[in-house]
Amino acid sequence: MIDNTTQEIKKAVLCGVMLDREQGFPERMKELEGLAEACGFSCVGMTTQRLSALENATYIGSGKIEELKELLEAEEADTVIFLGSLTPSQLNNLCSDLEVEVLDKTDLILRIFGERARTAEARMQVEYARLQYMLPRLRGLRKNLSRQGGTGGSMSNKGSGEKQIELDRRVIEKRMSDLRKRLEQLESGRQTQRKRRAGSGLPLVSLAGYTNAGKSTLLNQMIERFGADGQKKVEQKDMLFVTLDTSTRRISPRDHRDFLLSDTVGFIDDLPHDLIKAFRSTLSEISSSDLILHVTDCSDEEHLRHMEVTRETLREIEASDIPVIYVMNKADRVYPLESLPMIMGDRIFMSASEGIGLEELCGMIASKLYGDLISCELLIPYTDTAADHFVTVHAEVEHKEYTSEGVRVSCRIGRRYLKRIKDHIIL
Ligand SMILES: Nc1nc2c(ncn2[C@@H]2O[C@H](COP(=O)(O)OP(=O)(O)OP(=O)(O)O)[C@@H](O)[C@H]2O)c(=O)[nH]1
Ligand SMILES: [Mg+2]
Repeated sequence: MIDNTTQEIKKAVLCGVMLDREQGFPERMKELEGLAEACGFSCVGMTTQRLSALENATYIGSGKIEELKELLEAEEADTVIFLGSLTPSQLNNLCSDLEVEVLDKTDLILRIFGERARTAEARMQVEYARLQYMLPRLRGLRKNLSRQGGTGGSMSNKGSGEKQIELDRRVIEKRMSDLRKRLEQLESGRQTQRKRRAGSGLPLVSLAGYTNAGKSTLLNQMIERFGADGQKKVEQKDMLFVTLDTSTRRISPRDHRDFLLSDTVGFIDDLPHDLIKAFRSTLSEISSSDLILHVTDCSDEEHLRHMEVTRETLREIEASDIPVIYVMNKADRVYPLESLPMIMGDRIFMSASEGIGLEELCGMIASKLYGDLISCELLIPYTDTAADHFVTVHAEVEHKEYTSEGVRVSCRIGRRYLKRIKDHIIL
C-alpha cells in the first residue's frame, strides 16, 4: 500500500503534439507543466511533435513513441503526461506501448479539482466528472493502476481481465447514479436560495474568467472597501483552481445602489467537458446573473487566448447573452500605477491587489445595470405574480399601489427587460 505522506515526488515527461497553424503551443506546454507540478509531479523532460493530424491509435507517431521510451529510461521517469485529451483507445495503446503510467491534461485537471474541492457539493461534482472520465477508459486505467502498485480511486484491484473491468464498470455506474441523485437534491436547495436572493431585489453580478486572473482578490477588495462589517472573505492564492465553490457577497458602493457579487470556479483551456457538465449547477450562478465581470490577467502574454477560452466557456454554459464588463486586471504589472485605472469603453485596466480602480468599476457596474433605464407605468393583474416578481427584481420601483384592477407600478427598468413586461405597460 502506498502511503501518500511519504510518497516521493514522481518524475514525469511531458509530451505534446503541435498541429498545423496552432497558436500558443509553447505556452500551452508551460501551462501543462504548471498543472503537473500542482499535482505533485516533477517534470524531468519534454518532447513535442509536429503533425497535421493526431494519430488515431496512439496520438503520436510510432517513431516518437520509441524516442519517448528512450527519454523515459534516460530520465528514470515513471509517468508520461500528454497535452490535451487522449481517447480511450489511445490511452490503452499508449499504456501498453510505453509501459509506464500514462496521463492526459484532462486527468490532471480532474486530480487538481479533486484535491482542492472542500464542500460536499464540490467533492461530489468532481467525483462524478472523474467517474465519467474513467468509465470508457477502464482498460487503460487498469494498466496504470497495476504500475502504481495497486491502489487508487474507485477501482478495485482484485483479479484481472475483462471480468474485472465489467465489475468495475457496474460499481462505477451505481456510484454515479447515487451521486446524481444527491446532486439533484442539492440543486433544488440552490434554487430555493436563488429565489430567496431574487426576493432581495438586488441584481447579481458574477466574476468569471481564467483561473488565477484575480477574481477572488477582486471580491475580497470589494468586501473590504464596500462590504458590510463582518462579511467573510474568500481564499485567494497564486495557484490554479483555488476557488471551486460559489461565494456571494453584498456590495454597497458609496455612490451607487447595492448589488450582489459572486465568485466562482475559474476556467482553463481544455477544461474537460464532463467537468463543466458536473459543475453546471455551480456555474449556473454565472448564467443567472444580470452582469458578468470578465476578469483577465492582462500581464499574461497569453491573455487574449485566455479571454477567448473564457468567452467559449461562457457560451457553453449559456451565459453569452449577458452584458459584460472586461476587467483587465494586474495592470500594475504592465502600466505605471499613476496611469491607472484606464477606462476604454467597456474595458477597465485596473489592479485588484493594489485596490486601484474599484470605485470606477462600481461606476461602470451601475451604468451597465441601470444606465439605460426607461421610466414606465405598469398595471400588472393579480393573476400574473411572475411579472410582479420580475419587476421587483429587475426594476427600480418608485411607487407601487394595489388597485382593484391589479398592481400599479411606476418604475425605471432596463431596456432589455421591456420585452418581458410589454403586455402590462400603460404609459
Ligand atoms: N500584481 C497583481 N497581482 C494580483 C492582482 N490581483 C490578483 N493578484 C494575484 O494573483 C493571484 C491569484 O489571485 P486569485 O484572486 O486567487 O485568482 P482567482 O482568479 O480567484 O483564481 P482561481 O480561484 O484559482 O480561479 C494571487 O497571488 C493574487 O495576489 C493584481 O491586480 N496585481
Ligand atoms: Mg478564486
